[in-house]
Amino acid sequence: MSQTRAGFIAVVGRPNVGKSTLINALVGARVSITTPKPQTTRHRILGIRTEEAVQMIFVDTPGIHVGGKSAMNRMLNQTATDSVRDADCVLWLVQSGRWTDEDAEVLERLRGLRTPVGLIVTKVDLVKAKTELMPFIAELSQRRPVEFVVPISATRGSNLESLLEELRRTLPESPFLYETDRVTDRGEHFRMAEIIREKLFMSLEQELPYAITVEIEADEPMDDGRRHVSAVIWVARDSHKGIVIGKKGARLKQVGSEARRALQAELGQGLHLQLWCRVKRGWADDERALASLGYDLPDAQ
Ligand SMILES: Nc1nc2c(ncn2[C@@H]2O[C@H](COP(=O)(O)OP(=O)(O)OP(=O)(O)O)[C@@H](O)[C@H]2O)c(=O)[nH]1
Ligand SMILES: [Mg+2]
Repeated sequence: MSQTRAGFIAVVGRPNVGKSTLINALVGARVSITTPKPQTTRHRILGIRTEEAVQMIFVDTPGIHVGGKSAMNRMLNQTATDSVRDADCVLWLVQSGRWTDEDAEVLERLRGLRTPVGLIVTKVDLVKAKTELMPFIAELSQRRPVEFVVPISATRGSNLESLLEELRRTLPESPFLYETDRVTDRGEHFRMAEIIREKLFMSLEQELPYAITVEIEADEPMDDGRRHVSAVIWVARDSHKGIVIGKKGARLKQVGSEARRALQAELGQGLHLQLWCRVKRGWADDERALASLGYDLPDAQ
């Protein structure tokens, strides 16, 4: 039997550049939530693609960002940096035609890294004049030597095969590291909580989403074959609770029904979903509270 290849591919880039969308497209399943808002992903999440002879383990990471001094913000940047250190290959994502201070911060964190880095230029579908892409790519390749460059559109699925071809070449010979039918390392309750957070994130304005997290509190079979799921939305302040609940409970109701539909589609099972909003003061800046809510805290800051 010929030798198989397998390895970890860290996907890094500033918030909103398209990391999670790309991983979902490559894995062929929604392993990580995506929204139009920056700082959607908050955990290291694995998305696994197993082919006949290659297993690609994509590591989704929180977007590396500038500013924000809370424990939560430090944790997000540290999680992304740790994932790079442990990877066999790094995909460095930059959005077509857009270079920001946060991209410079990402580049800074890749400095001195010996792991092969591939530059992925995302969202090419948004660029009208494709001729502008070449000089942009040339400029980026000068900022850092890279193993390969692939411009893609994850939402349209363009050029993903070229990227996969590069990865097949780059990953080391190794036995498979996960069972062939696994698509993620995360359990069902984590994925359910994330889907609820995605719907909340979409519904809330501006700053508020960052001070919110979701926890599945109960999950029981019902007599009619459905599941009864109860989830807590944790907020950091009393004033946030009113916003999440909305006028006469309108927002919670709307988020609840959107989340229920998405969860039913994901689980292939009927669901009775109950959402609660509770206050845990200052949780986003309290490392112990973060840990108790399932955030992986880095050892060193
Ligand atoms: N037009 C277009 N939009 C895209 C593409 N890829 C991602 N997006 C959109 O960009 C937004 C952010 O995508 P995400 O995948 O959540 O970005 P991310 O890098 O994971 O963001 P964080 O988790 O916040 O760091 C979403 O609205 C996506 O639909 C693409 O190829 N083309
Ligand atoms: Mg993400």
